[in-house]
Amino acid sequence: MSKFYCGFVAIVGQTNAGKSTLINQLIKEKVAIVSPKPQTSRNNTLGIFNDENSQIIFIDTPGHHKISNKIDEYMYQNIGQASTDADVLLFVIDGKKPLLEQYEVLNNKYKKHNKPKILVVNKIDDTTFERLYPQLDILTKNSEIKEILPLSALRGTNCDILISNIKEVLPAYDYKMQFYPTEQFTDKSEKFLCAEIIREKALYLYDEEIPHGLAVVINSFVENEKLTKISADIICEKESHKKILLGQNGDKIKKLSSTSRIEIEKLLGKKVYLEIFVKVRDSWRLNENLLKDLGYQIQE
Ligand SMILES: Nc1nc2c(ncn2[C@@H]2O[C@H](COP(=O)(O)OP(=O)(O)OP(=O)(O)O)[C@@H](O)[C@H]2O)c(=O)[nH]1
Ligand SMILES: [Mg+2]
Repeated sequence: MSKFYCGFVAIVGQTNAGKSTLINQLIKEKVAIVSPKPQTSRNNTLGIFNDENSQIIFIDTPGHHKISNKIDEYMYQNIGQASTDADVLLFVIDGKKPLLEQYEVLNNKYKKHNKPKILVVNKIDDTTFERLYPQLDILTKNSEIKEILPLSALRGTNCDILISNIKEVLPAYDYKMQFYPTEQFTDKSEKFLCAEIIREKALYLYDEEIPHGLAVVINSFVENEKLTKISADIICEKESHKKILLGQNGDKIKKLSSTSRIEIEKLLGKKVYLEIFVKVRDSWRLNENLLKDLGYQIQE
């Protein structure tokens, strides 16, 4: 038998670089939510890719950003865990921003990890060759990285080359080695994905700092043959935020509920009845106990 490639690839980079878009594109399933706002992803999420000679387990991680509260600490713990566990580090940088600076931040951070590193320059669909080429030239001359791949996570451009490049550095076996069954594409439950969909829609629907202070908890998830009934709480940090979340005559929360329901129905493949309640937990992002209740447990 020819070789079989199997291992873990941590996708790391600045917030908003397109890591979650990339994992969704690579495994052709939506496992991670995406938004134009920074700090969208909070947890590590697995996206499991399978083909005839590999199982590649991608770990989407929260983006690098400034630490200002307990949830940021939680997010950094997730990044640390993923980069330690992984066989390969996949650096994702934004092709619309200066490349070398972004690479240097990541290179300094992950210097201690003596494992293969691949660098992806994302969003090439939204820049020009004239802008990108001189930057790529500087990057190639100044980086220690062997593999630099310009790519568009949104369009899927060069994603097949990325898979081939990863296989070249993954552990290789003489037999079929899998950590997960072929039909499994993520480690997250449907319930978790539903909560994330609601958080994603809120990131689009609300402005300013409100979306970053939100958490979503699914209180009940009851499935029968034709319908799934879901009851969720959306947790915010202040009474004034609750008013904004509800909107006039509850119009905003209705909109949140209907846009979330449409996507959840796609995920579950059946009709959904969704109710969302708004609750206030004062400054929950600063409180470790509340964080734990909301599913963000900081390890000792
Ligand atoms: N034009 C273009 N936009 C992209 C591409 N990849 C991602 N984006 C956009 O960039 C924004 C951020 O994408 P995400 O996938 O959420 O970025 P992230 O790195 O996961 O961000 P965090 O979770 O905050 O760390 C979204 O608006 C995406 O649509 C791409 O290849 N081309
Ligand atoms: Mg993300």
